[in-house]
Amino acid sequence: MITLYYSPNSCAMSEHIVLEWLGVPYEAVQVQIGSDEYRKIAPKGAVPAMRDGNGEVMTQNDALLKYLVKKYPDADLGSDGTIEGDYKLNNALAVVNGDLHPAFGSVFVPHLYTTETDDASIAAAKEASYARIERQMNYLNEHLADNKYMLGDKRSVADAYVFTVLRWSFMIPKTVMEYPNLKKFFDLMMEDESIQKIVKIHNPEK
Ligand SMILES: N[C@@H](CCC(=O)N[C@@H](CS)C(=O)NCC(=O)O)C(=O)O
Repeated sequence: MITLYYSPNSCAMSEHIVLEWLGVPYEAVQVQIGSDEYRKIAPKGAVPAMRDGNGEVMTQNDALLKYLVKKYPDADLGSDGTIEGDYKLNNALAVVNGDLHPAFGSVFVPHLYTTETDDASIAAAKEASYARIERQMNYLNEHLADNKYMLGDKRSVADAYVFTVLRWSFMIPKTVMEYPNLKKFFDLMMEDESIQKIVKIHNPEK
């Protein structure tokens, strides 16, 4: 059985959604990012981490999502098997993992993006991320103008990851709802019962 180590509303929501889509037995263990206890499992202290049975602890969103695609081929959550399809999946995951996700870094931990320690400098570091995020959101908004999902007509693990990161935009002034194609994608994903279930698990108080 697969064990997922996650923190609520973090990027690990992506694997959580995919495991739910797969409908396979899994265990989701909530951890404290960076805690000594969690570092015994995942030395970097970051989520997500995943273990398949008694195998080694695996990390990195891109690698974990591709692992799930390959382990459960019947679910068809990856490439269509062509070289072009492989490119599309790799490209989509790279866009989220390498561009969109890191753009939110200074929203969550602005103090790591400045050498200053006063409140104004930390607020400025956070605000500096807004333009960077907007560039990435604009790119995705264009991409989704002609594509229902990240890979076109086909749902994939990349959609779970994009959805997860788009939710973070509610923490900044310009949210996903202000980009028409992203809104359409987001609303479509929110209709999904598995996603509703996982969002609830991550936000039990709402
Ligand atoms: N490159 C990593 C990044 C993971 C990541 O940034 N996770 C965040 C939560 S969304 C985290 O745990 N940050 C704490 C840290 O990196 O120390 C991946 O794709 O898995």
